[in-house]
Amino acid sequence: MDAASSESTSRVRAVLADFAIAGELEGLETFQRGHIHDTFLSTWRSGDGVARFIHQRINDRVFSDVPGLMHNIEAVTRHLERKLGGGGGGFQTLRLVPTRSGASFLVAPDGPWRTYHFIENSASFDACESEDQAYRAARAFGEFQAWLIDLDLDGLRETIPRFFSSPHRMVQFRDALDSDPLARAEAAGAEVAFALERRPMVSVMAERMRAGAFPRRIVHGDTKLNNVLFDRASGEAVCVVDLDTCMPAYSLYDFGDLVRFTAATSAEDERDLSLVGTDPDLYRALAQGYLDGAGGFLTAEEVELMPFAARLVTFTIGLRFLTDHLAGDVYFKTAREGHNLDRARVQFGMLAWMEAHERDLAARAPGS
Ligand code: ADP
Ligand code: GN1
Ligand code: MG
Repeated sequence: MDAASSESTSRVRAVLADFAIAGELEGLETFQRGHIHDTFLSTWRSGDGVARFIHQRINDRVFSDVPGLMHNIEAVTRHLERKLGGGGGGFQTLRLVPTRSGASFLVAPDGPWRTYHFIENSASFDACESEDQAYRAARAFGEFQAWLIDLDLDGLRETIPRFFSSPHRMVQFRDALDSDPLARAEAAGAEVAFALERRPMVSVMAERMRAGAFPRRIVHGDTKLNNVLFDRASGEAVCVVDLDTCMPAYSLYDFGDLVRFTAATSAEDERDLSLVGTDPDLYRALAQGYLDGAGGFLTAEEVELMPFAARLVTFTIGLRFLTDHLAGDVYFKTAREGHNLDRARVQFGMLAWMEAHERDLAARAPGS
Protein backbone atom coordinates (compact mmCIF):
# COMPACT_ATOMS: atom_id res chain seq x y z
CA MET A 1 0.00 0.00 0.00
CA ASP A 2 1.48 3.37 -0.95
CA ALA A 3 1.08 7.04 -0.24
CA ALA A 4 -2.72 6.94 0.05
CA SER A 5 -3.42 7.53 3.74
CA SER A 6 -4.83 4.58 5.68
CA GLU A 7 -7.92 6.65 6.46
CA SER A 8 -8.65 7.30 2.81
CA THR A 9 -7.75 3.78 1.67
CA SER A 10 -10.13 2.23 4.19
CA ARG A 11 -12.88 4.44 2.76
CA VAL A 12 -11.88 3.41 -0.78
CA ARG A 13 -11.89 -0.27 0.24
CA ALA A 14 -15.48 0.10 1.40
CA VAL A 15 -16.41 1.58 -1.97
CA LEU A 16 -14.67 -1.17 -3.95
CA ALA A 17 -16.71 -3.83 -2.17
CA ASP A 18 -19.79 -2.52 -3.96
CA PHE A 19 -18.42 -3.19 -7.46
CA ALA A 20 -18.89 -6.55 -9.19
CA ILE A 21 -15.28 -7.75 -8.82
CA ALA A 22 -14.43 -11.34 -7.94
CA GLY A 23 -11.72 -12.38 -5.49
CA GLU A 24 -9.74 -10.86 -2.65
CA LEU A 25 -8.37 -7.33 -2.66
CA GLU A 26 -4.56 -7.61 -2.57
CA GLY A 27 -3.38 -4.07 -3.18
CA LEU A 28 -4.62 -0.51 -3.48
CA GLU A 29 -2.66 2.57 -4.51
CA THR A 30 -3.35 6.10 -5.64
CA PHE A 31 -2.92 6.66 -9.37
CA GLN A 32 -3.12 10.41 -9.68
CA ARG A 33 -2.56 12.08 -13.03
CA GLY A 34 -5.21 14.59 -14.11
CA HIS A 35 -6.62 17.82 -12.70
CA ILE A 36 -10.19 16.64 -12.05
CA HIS A 37 -10.88 13.20 -10.49
CA ASP A 38 -9.22 11.07 -7.77
CA THR A 39 -7.88 7.87 -9.33
CA PHE A 40 -6.87 4.57 -7.63
CA LEU A 41 -5.50 1.25 -8.88
CA SER A 42 -6.46 -2.02 -7.18
CA THR A 43 -5.21 -5.60 -7.51
CA TRP A 44 -7.42 -8.64 -6.87
CA ARG A 45 -6.63 -12.36 -6.65
CA SER A 46 -9.21 -14.99 -7.50
CA GLY A 47 -9.30 -18.56 -8.84
CA ASP A 48 -8.77 -17.08 -12.31
CA GLY A 49 -5.54 -15.32 -11.32
CA VAL A 50 -4.73 -11.67 -10.70
CA ALA A 51 -6.76 -8.78 -12.12
CA ARG A 52 -6.38 -5.03 -11.78
CA PHE A 53 -8.91 -2.19 -11.87
CA ILE A 54 -8.96 1.60 -12.09
CA HIS A 55 -11.36 3.37 -9.69
CA GLN A 56 -12.28 7.02 -9.88
CA ARG A 57 -14.07 9.27 -7.46
CA ILE A 58 -15.84 11.50 -9.96
CA ASN A 59 -15.50 15.21 -9.35
CA ASP A 60 -19.18 16.16 -9.13
CA ARG A 61 -18.43 19.85 -8.70
CA VAL A 62 -17.08 19.77 -12.25
CA PHE A 63 -19.55 17.15 -13.54
CA SER A 64 -22.81 18.00 -11.83
CA ASP A 65 -24.75 15.68 -14.18
CA VAL A 66 -23.10 12.38 -13.27
CA PRO A 67 -25.91 10.22 -14.75
CA GLY A 68 -25.49 12.17 -18.03
CA LEU A 69 -21.71 11.73 -17.90
CA MET A 70 -21.98 7.98 -17.36
CA HIS A 71 -24.70 7.68 -20.00
CA ASN A 72 -22.26 9.20 -22.52
CA ILE A 73 -19.43 6.89 -21.48
CA GLU A 74 -21.67 3.84 -21.77
CA ALA A 75 -22.88 4.96 -25.21
CA VAL A 76 -19.32 5.57 -26.46
CA THR A 77 -17.78 2.39 -25.04
CA ARG A 78 -20.68 0.25 -26.34
CA HIS A 79 -20.28 1.77 -29.79
CA LEU A 80 -16.50 1.23 -29.76
CA GLU A 81 -16.93 -2.32 -28.58
CA ARG A 82 -19.23 -3.02 -31.54
CA LYS A 83 -16.71 -1.43 -33.91
CA LEU A 84 -13.54 -2.91 -32.49
CA GLY A 85 -14.80 -6.25 -31.22
CA GLY A 86 -12.31 -8.80 -32.53
CA GLY A 87 -10.74 -6.46 -35.09
CA GLY A 88 -9.41 -2.96 -34.51
CA GLY A 89 -5.77 -3.95 -35.05
CA GLY A 90 -5.31 -4.79 -31.36
CA PHE A 91 -7.00 -1.54 -30.29
CA GLN A 92 -9.21 -1.89 -27.22
CA THR A 93 -11.96 0.14 -25.66
CA LEU A 94 -12.26 1.10 -22.01
CA ARG A 95 -14.64 -1.28 -20.24
CA LEU A 96 -16.70 -0.29 -17.22
CA VAL A 97 -17.19 -2.67 -14.30
CA PRO A 98 -20.78 -2.35 -13.00
CA THR A 99 -21.75 -2.09 -9.36
CA ARG A 100 -23.14 -5.19 -7.67
CA SER A 101 -26.61 -3.87 -8.44
CA GLY A 102 -25.77 -3.42 -12.13
CA ALA A 103 -25.34 0.38 -12.28
CA SER A 104 -22.56 2.15 -14.16
CA PHE A 105 -21.55 4.14 -11.08
CA LEU A 106 -21.92 4.03 -7.32
CA VAL A 107 -23.23 6.82 -5.13
CA ALA A 108 -21.00 6.61 -2.02
CA PRO A 109 -21.01 8.93 1.01
CA ASP A 110 -17.96 10.78 -0.37
CA GLY A 111 -19.33 11.12 -3.90
CA PRO A 112 -19.91 9.13 -7.10
CA TRP A 113 -17.47 6.36 -8.07
CA ARG A 114 -16.85 4.26 -11.19
CA THR A 115 -14.56 1.37 -12.04
CA TYR A 116 -12.78 0.33 -15.27
CA HIS A 117 -10.87 -2.82 -16.17
CA PHE A 118 -7.17 -1.94 -16.10
CA ILE A 119 -5.54 -2.26 -19.54
CA GLU A 120 -2.55 -4.52 -18.83
CA ASN A 121 0.89 -4.34 -20.48
CA SER A 122 0.32 -0.71 -21.31
CA ALA A 123 2.06 2.53 -20.42
CA SER A 124 1.15 6.20 -20.66
CA PHE A 125 3.46 9.19 -20.87
CA ASP A 126 3.26 12.68 -19.44
CA ALA A 127 5.85 14.01 -21.88
CA CYS A 128 6.44 12.98 -25.46
CA GLU A 129 9.52 10.86 -26.11
CA SER A 130 9.70 10.76 -29.91
CA GLU A 131 8.09 11.83 -33.17
CA ASP A 132 6.97 8.27 -33.62
CA GLN A 133 5.10 8.37 -30.32
CA ALA A 134 3.48 11.70 -31.22
CA TYR A 135 2.42 10.26 -34.59
CA ARG A 136 0.89 7.16 -32.97
CA ALA A 137 -1.00 9.18 -30.36
CA ALA A 138 -2.42 11.56 -32.95
CA ARG A 139 -3.43 8.74 -35.28
CA ALA A 140 -5.16 6.98 -32.38
CA PHE A 141 -7.21 10.09 -31.53
CA GLY A 142 -7.98 10.64 -35.23
CA GLU A 143 -9.16 7.04 -35.58
CA PHE A 144 -11.14 7.43 -32.38
CA GLN A 145 -13.07 10.29 -34.00
CA ALA A 146 -13.51 8.22 -37.15
CA TRP A 147 -14.98 5.30 -35.16
CA LEU A 148 -17.49 7.66 -33.55
CA ILE A 149 -18.54 9.30 -36.81
CA ASP A 150 -21.70 7.16 -37.03
CA LEU A 151 -22.71 7.50 -33.37
CA ASP A 152 -25.82 9.70 -33.08
CA LEU A 153 -24.78 13.18 -31.87
CA ASP A 154 -28.12 13.73 -30.19
CA GLY A 155 -27.68 10.55 -28.17
CA LEU A 156 -24.95 12.25 -26.13
CA ARG A 157 -25.75 14.73 -23.37
CA GLU A 158 -23.97 18.04 -22.97
CA THR A 159 -22.68 17.33 -19.47
CA ILE A 160 -20.81 20.62 -19.09
CA PRO A 161 -22.70 23.31 -20.99
CA ARG A 162 -20.67 25.03 -23.74
CA PHE A 163 -17.56 23.16 -22.62
CA PHE A 164 -15.81 23.58 -26.00
CA SER A 165 -17.04 27.09 -26.74
CA SER A 166 -14.15 29.56 -26.80
CA PRO A 167 -16.56 32.57 -26.84
CA HIS A 168 -18.16 31.18 -23.68
CA ARG A 169 -14.70 30.76 -22.08
CA MET A 170 -14.04 34.43 -22.87
CA VAL A 171 -17.30 35.41 -21.14
CA GLN A 172 -16.35 33.34 -18.07
CA PHE A 173 -12.94 35.01 -18.05
CA ARG A 174 -14.47 38.49 -18.19
CA ASP A 175 -16.89 37.62 -15.40
CA ALA A 176 -14.00 36.46 -13.20
CA LEU A 177 -12.04 39.59 -14.11
CA ASP A 178 -14.97 41.85 -13.23
CA SER A 179 -15.67 40.21 -9.89
CA ASP A 180 -11.98 39.53 -9.05
CA PRO A 181 -12.95 37.96 -5.69
CA LEU A 182 -9.38 37.58 -4.37
CA ALA A 183 -8.01 40.80 -5.90
CA ARG A 184 -5.60 38.82 -8.11
CA ALA A 185 -6.26 40.69 -11.38
CA GLU A 186 -3.73 43.45 -10.87
CA ALA A 187 -0.80 41.13 -10.28
CA ALA A 188 -1.86 39.12 -13.35
CA GLY A 189 -2.06 42.29 -15.46
CA ALA A 190 0.25 41.08 -18.25
CA GLU A 191 -1.70 37.83 -18.72
CA VAL A 192 -5.05 39.64 -18.55
CA ALA A 193 -3.91 42.07 -21.27
CA PHE A 194 -2.59 39.20 -23.41
CA ALA A 195 -5.98 37.49 -23.17
CA LEU A 196 -8.04 40.59 -23.91
CA GLU A 197 -5.95 41.40 -27.01
CA ARG A 198 -6.92 38.05 -28.48
CA ARG A 199 -10.69 38.41 -28.15
CA PRO A 200 -11.29 38.29 -31.93
CA MET A 201 -9.89 34.80 -32.37
CA VAL A 202 -12.40 33.08 -30.08
CA SER A 203 -15.35 33.24 -32.48
CA VAL A 204 -13.62 31.94 -35.65
CA MET A 205 -14.53 28.24 -35.37
CA ALA A 206 -18.16 28.95 -34.51
CA GLU A 207 -18.43 31.34 -37.47
CA ARG A 208 -16.92 28.84 -39.91
CA MET A 209 -19.22 26.15 -38.65
CA ARG A 210 -22.26 28.41 -39.03
CA ALA A 211 -21.10 29.16 -42.58
CA GLY A 212 -21.23 25.42 -43.31
CA ALA A 213 -17.48 24.83 -43.67
CA PHE A 214 -17.74 21.69 -41.53
CA PRO A 215 -20.30 19.99 -39.27
CA ARG A 216 -20.26 19.30 -35.55
CA ARG A 217 -18.93 15.83 -34.82
CA ILE A 218 -18.15 13.84 -31.69
CA VAL A 219 -14.72 14.62 -30.24
CA HIS A 220 -12.67 13.04 -27.47
CA GLY A 221 -12.21 16.44 -25.87
CA ASP A 222 -9.08 15.80 -23.77
CA THR A 223 -6.36 14.52 -26.07
CA LYS A 224 -3.49 14.78 -23.61
CA LEU A 225 -0.72 12.31 -24.36
CA ASN A 226 -1.35 10.49 -21.07
CA ASN A 227 -4.88 9.70 -22.24
CA VAL A 228 -3.48 7.21 -24.78
CA LEU A 229 -2.19 3.88 -23.56
CA PHE A 230 0.72 2.38 -25.52
CA ASP A 231 1.62 -1.31 -25.67
CA ARG A 232 4.75 -1.79 -23.54
CA ALA A 233 6.36 -4.18 -26.02
CA SER A 234 5.50 -2.71 -29.43
CA GLY A 235 4.96 0.95 -28.52
CA GLU A 236 1.71 0.91 -30.56
CA ALA A 237 -1.29 2.86 -29.20
CA VAL A 238 -3.73 0.32 -27.74
CA CYS A 239 -6.45 2.31 -26.00
CA VAL A 240 -7.80 5.83 -25.62
CA VAL A 241 -8.92 6.62 -22.05
CA ASP A 242 -10.54 9.52 -20.19
CA LEU A 243 -13.83 9.66 -22.08
CA ASP A 244 -15.47 12.28 -19.81
CA THR A 245 -15.59 14.99 -22.45
CA CYS A 246 -16.72 12.90 -25.45
CA MET A 247 -19.35 15.25 -26.80
CA PRO A 248 -20.25 17.03 -30.04
CA ALA A 249 -17.91 19.92 -30.93
CA TYR A 250 -15.59 20.90 -33.78
CA SER A 251 -13.30 17.99 -34.68
CA LEU A 252 -10.16 20.13 -34.76
CA TYR A 253 -10.52 20.74 -31.03
CA ASP A 254 -8.83 17.36 -30.59
CA PHE A 255 -6.02 18.27 -32.96
CA GLY A 256 -5.46 21.61 -31.21
CA ASP A 257 -5.38 19.94 -27.80
CA LEU A 258 -2.91 17.34 -29.11
CA VAL A 259 -0.53 20.08 -30.21
CA ARG A 260 -0.84 22.19 -27.06
CA PHE A 261 0.08 19.25 -24.86
CA THR A 262 2.17 16.78 -26.86
CA ALA A 263 4.26 19.21 -28.93
CA ALA A 264 4.95 21.38 -25.85
CA THR A 265 8.64 21.82 -25.10
CA SER A 266 7.90 22.19 -21.37
CA ALA A 267 5.62 20.80 -18.70
CA GLU A 268 2.13 22.29 -18.53
CA ASP A 269 3.05 24.11 -15.30
CA GLU A 270 6.71 24.97 -16.01
CA ARG A 271 7.87 28.10 -14.17
CA ASP A 272 10.98 28.69 -16.28
CA LEU A 273 9.30 30.40 -19.21
CA SER A 274 12.47 30.21 -21.32
CA LEU A 275 11.66 26.49 -21.75
CA VAL A 276 8.17 27.11 -23.12
CA GLY A 277 7.41 26.58 -26.81
CA THR A 278 6.12 24.18 -29.46
CA ASP A 279 8.39 21.62 -31.10
CA PRO A 280 7.92 21.92 -34.90
CA ASP A 281 8.99 18.32 -35.59
CA LEU A 282 6.48 17.00 -33.06
CA TYR A 283 3.89 19.32 -34.60
CA ARG A 284 4.51 17.75 -37.99
CA ALA A 285 4.27 14.22 -36.58
CA LEU A 286 0.98 15.09 -34.85
CA ALA A 287 -0.47 16.64 -37.99
CA GLN A 288 0.47 13.60 -40.06
CA GLY A 289 -0.88 11.16 -37.47
CA TYR A 290 -4.14 13.05 -37.04
CA LEU A 291 -4.65 13.26 -40.82
CA ASP A 292 -3.91 9.54 -41.23
CA GLY A 293 -6.53 8.78 -38.56
CA ALA A 294 -9.22 11.37 -39.31
CA GLY A 295 -8.31 12.69 -42.76
CA GLY A 296 -11.02 10.63 -44.43
CA PHE A 297 -13.83 12.83 -43.14
CA LEU A 298 -12.21 16.25 -42.68
CA THR A 299 -13.21 18.96 -45.16
CA ALA A 300 -10.54 20.91 -47.07
CA GLU A 301 -11.27 23.94 -44.90
CA GLU A 302 -10.72 21.95 -41.74
CA VAL A 303 -7.34 20.76 -42.99
CA GLU A 304 -6.44 24.39 -43.66
CA LEU A 305 -7.55 25.41 -40.19
CA MET A 306 -5.31 22.90 -38.36
CA PRO A 307 -2.60 25.43 -37.37
CA PHE A 308 -5.27 27.89 -36.25
CA ALA A 309 -6.96 25.19 -34.13
CA ALA A 310 -3.62 24.57 -32.39
CA ARG A 311 -3.45 28.25 -31.47
CA LEU A 312 -7.12 28.53 -30.50
CA VAL A 313 -7.17 25.51 -28.18
CA THR A 314 -3.87 26.54 -26.56
CA PHE A 315 -5.32 30.00 -25.99
CA THR A 316 -8.63 28.66 -24.68
CA ILE A 317 -7.04 26.32 -22.15
CA GLY A 318 -4.76 29.17 -21.04
CA LEU A 319 -7.83 31.34 -20.64
CA ARG A 320 -9.49 28.67 -18.50
CA PHE A 321 -6.41 28.42 -16.25
CA LEU A 322 -6.28 32.21 -15.91
CA THR A 323 -10.02 32.37 -15.17
CA ASP A 324 -9.61 29.77 -12.43
CA HIS A 325 -6.68 31.68 -10.96
CA LEU A 326 -8.80 34.85 -10.79
CA ALA A 327 -11.81 32.93 -9.43
CA GLY A 328 -9.74 31.46 -6.57
CA ASP A 329 -8.69 28.01 -7.91
CA VAL A 330 -12.13 26.50 -7.70
CA TYR A 331 -11.99 24.18 -10.74
CA PHE A 332 -8.56 22.66 -11.49
CA LYS A 333 -6.68 20.87 -8.72
CA THR A 334 -3.65 22.87 -7.62
CA ALA A 335 -0.56 21.89 -5.68
CA ARG A 336 0.92 25.31 -4.97
CA GLU A 337 0.15 29.02 -4.73
CA GLY A 338 -0.22 30.53 -8.18
CA HIS A 339 -0.35 27.11 -9.88
CA ASN A 340 -3.12 28.07 -12.30
CA LEU A 341 -1.37 31.33 -13.16
CA ASP A 342 1.81 29.35 -13.94
CA ARG A 343 -0.24 27.06 -16.18
CA ALA A 344 -1.85 30.02 -17.95
CA ARG A 345 1.60 31.55 -18.57
CA VAL A 346 2.81 28.34 -20.22
CA GLN A 347 -0.22 28.18 -22.55
CA PHE A 348 0.13 31.85 -23.45
CA GLY A 349 3.88 31.40 -23.96
CA MET A 350 3.20 28.55 -26.38
CA LEU A 351 0.60 30.61 -28.20
CA ALA A 352 3.05 33.53 -28.53
CA TRP A 353 5.63 31.08 -29.90
CA MET A 354 3.16 29.67 -32.43
CA GLU A 355 2.12 33.16 -33.50
CA ALA A 356 5.75 34.16 -34.04
CA HIS A 357 6.57 30.93 -35.93
CA GLU A 358 3.39 30.65 -37.95
CA ARG A 359 5.26 30.15 -41.23
CA ASP A 360 7.60 27.59 -39.79
CA LEU A 361 4.67 25.53 -38.53
CA ALA A 362 2.81 25.89 -41.84
CA ALA A 363 5.94 24.63 -43.60
CA ARG A 364 5.80 21.55 -41.36
CA ALA A 365 2.30 20.71 -42.49
CA PRO A 366 2.18 17.33 -44.22
CA GLY A 367 2.29 17.72 -47.97
CA SER A 368 3.84 21.20 -47.91
P1 ADP B 1 -7.96 12.17 -15.26
O1 ADP B 1 -9.30 12.67 -15.72
O2 ADP B 1 -7.70 12.51 -13.84
O3 ADP B 1 -6.90 12.56 -16.22
P2 ADP B 1 -7.88 9.47 -16.37
O4 ADP B 1 -9.18 8.79 -16.61
O5 ADP B 1 -7.17 10.03 -17.54
O6 ADP B 1 -8.07 10.58 -15.23
O7 ADP B 1 -6.92 8.44 -15.64
C1 ADP B 1 -5.64 8.83 -15.17
C2 ADP B 1 -4.54 7.94 -15.80
O8 ADP B 1 -4.77 6.58 -15.45
C3 ADP B 1 -4.50 7.95 -17.33
O9 ADP B 1 -3.67 8.97 -17.80
C4 ADP B 1 -3.94 6.57 -17.66
O10 ADP B 1 -2.53 6.61 -17.65
C5 ADP B 1 -4.40 5.72 -16.50
N1 ADP B 1 -5.58 4.91 -16.84
C6 ADP B 1 -6.85 5.32 -16.85
N2 ADP B 1 -7.69 4.32 -17.17
C7 ADP B 1 -6.90 3.23 -17.36
C8 ADP B 1 -7.17 1.86 -17.68
N3 ADP B 1 -8.41 1.41 -17.85
N4 ADP B 1 -6.12 1.00 -17.79
C9 ADP B 1 -4.85 1.45 -17.60
N5 ADP B 1 -4.54 2.72 -17.26
C10 ADP B 1 -5.54 3.60 -17.14
C1 GN1 C 1 -8.56 18.80 -17.43
O1 GN1 C 1 -8.90 15.61 -16.46
P1 GN1 C 1 -7.74 16.25 -17.11
O2 GN1 C 1 -6.72 16.74 -16.15
O3 GN1 C 1 -7.16 15.31 -18.16
C2 GN1 C 1 -9.76 19.39 -18.17
C3 GN1 C 1 -9.43 19.56 -19.65
C4 GN1 C 1 -8.20 20.45 -19.79
C5 GN1 C 1 -7.05 19.86 -19.00
C6 GN1 C 1 -5.87 20.82 -19.01
C7 GN1 C 1 -13.21 18.09 -17.50
O4 GN1 C 1 -8.29 17.51 -17.94
O5 GN1 C 1 -10.53 20.18 -20.30
O6 GN1 C 1 -7.82 20.53 -21.15
O7 GN1 C 1 -7.43 19.63 -17.62
N1 GN1 C 1 -10.90 18.51 -18.01
C8 GN1 C 1 -12.10 19.04 -17.65
O8 GN1 C 1 -4.73 20.14 -18.57
O9 GN1 C 1 -12.26 20.25 -17.46
MG1 MG D 1 -6.54 11.90 -18.16
